[in-house]
Amino acid sequence: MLYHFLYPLAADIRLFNVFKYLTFRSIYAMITALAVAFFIGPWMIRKLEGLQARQVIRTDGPESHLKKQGTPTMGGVLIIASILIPTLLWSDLTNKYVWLALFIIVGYGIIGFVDDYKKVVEKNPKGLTPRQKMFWQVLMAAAVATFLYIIPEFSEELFFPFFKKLHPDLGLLYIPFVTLVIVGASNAVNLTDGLDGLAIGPVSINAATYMIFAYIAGNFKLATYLQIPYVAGTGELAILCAAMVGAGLGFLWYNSYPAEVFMGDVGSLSLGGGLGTLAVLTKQEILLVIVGGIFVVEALSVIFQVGSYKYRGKRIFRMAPIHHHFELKGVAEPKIIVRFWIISIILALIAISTLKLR
Ligand code: 57M
Repeated sequence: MLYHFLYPLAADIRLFNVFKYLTFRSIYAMITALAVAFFIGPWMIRKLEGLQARQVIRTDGPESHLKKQGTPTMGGVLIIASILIPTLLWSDLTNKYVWLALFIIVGYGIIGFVDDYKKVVEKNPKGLTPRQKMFWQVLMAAAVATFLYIIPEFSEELFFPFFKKLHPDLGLLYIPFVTLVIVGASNAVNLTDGLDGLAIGPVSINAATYMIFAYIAGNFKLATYLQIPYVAGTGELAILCAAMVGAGLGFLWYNSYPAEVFMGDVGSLSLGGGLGTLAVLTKQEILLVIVGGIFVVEALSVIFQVGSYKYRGKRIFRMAPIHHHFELKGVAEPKIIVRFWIISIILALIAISTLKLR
């Protein structure tokens, strides 16, 4: 919004020229997100406690979690507000890619909010059924995928790291592919959110990485030099990514061990869907497997555990997702969390390095 009101003033007052620059607006989107999280955070936590939005801890989980009973949850409302306000304030609101990403972030947040509300406020342990959640996730993701397929300026080609000449055009298959990326990322982050700060740390690292990818993909000279797909207009997504980093760090202030608040499905489904959408819009879906490697490993650990139990009658891990396996092996929760963050940072550096290795 500020871009629309203040940049035109640059004609008379040179100072306002600064509102043209993505770097300036990204930095202040991040700062605004942090400020929103710090100012609204305490009030939001008290509100969630008042709403009795308190986590019910399953008895079949690790014993160490029982002491977490009653922790306020649905803190994802704070994260989404901390992303939305700076993005609406600092980005170019005529940019369709920003609205596509916000559509998924808010839409998936609503799915998670309804699920959380049924579970923690209405005390209905089932919440939304997995089928209901999946229906709405697929519907919203398919809507974004179809829109991208229809607009002529957005290609349906799939790009791979390292292989600059390999970019097959998926055609109509692009729609199920994009749907899979967005829904898969959403559910992988959801599974990962099982220890204090375990999801929000890697989400913030992923958002910072996609901030770089968005900036480069939207810059013709840089994209051409690095031989990555140029997608006119995706530069504005760097502002949304910056807001996501600020919102993530702001939430981590309260979610770090021992957590004062959990994000709930409202946060995990929303952030995962947002990361999947950013990967699609910057045409770096395959790199999401590397940058989001923590989420991939968490989801695969569940798939392999359930598959092994079903077909072999025995487990691979002491408990899935894999963070519970380390807990049951006696690794302290904070150590698991920080080590997952360190691995996430290493994966992000590897992903960024692939931009040069082509
Ligand atoms: C999402 N939710 C956390 C919190 C958070 C198929 C199966 C793998 C599904 C999976 C499952 O239920 N996943 C749901 C994970 C839950 O966190 C809440 O959910 C939100 C995220 N969606 O924001 O509101 C618990 O995680 C802990 N937590 C923290 N700190 C945080 O900052 O400590 C969360 C955030 C919270 C709290 O204890 O209650 C969760 O773990 O449910 N199921 C599981 O993950 C279960 N695994 C399992 O059953 N494994 C089986 C099979 C099915 C693979 C096996 O290994 O044989 C584990 N989770 C629980 N109990 N709660 C183990 C049993």
